[in-house]
Amino acid sequence: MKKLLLPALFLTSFSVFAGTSPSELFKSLDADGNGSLSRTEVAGEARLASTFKDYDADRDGEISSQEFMSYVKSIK
Ligand SMILES: [Ca+2]
Ligand SMILES: [Ca+2]
Repeated sequence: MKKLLLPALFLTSFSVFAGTSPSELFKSLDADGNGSLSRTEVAGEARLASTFKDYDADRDGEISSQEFMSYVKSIK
């Protein structure tokens, strides 16, 4: 059992969103590809839309990939 040698693989496979890695989910939601999620872009994702303020740490009205990833990790 060498699973401890594969932390990267573990992190990549982890997700609070069943079956989808956080980075994949982010990319799929970022419709205009500008690297951040607007309220409009997350409108179809109920869990995200309802917790938008929690993700948006700097309150600029958009969820950056950094904000997204750090929040996903914090609720693990
Ligand atoms: Ca965007
Ligand atoms: Ca933000």
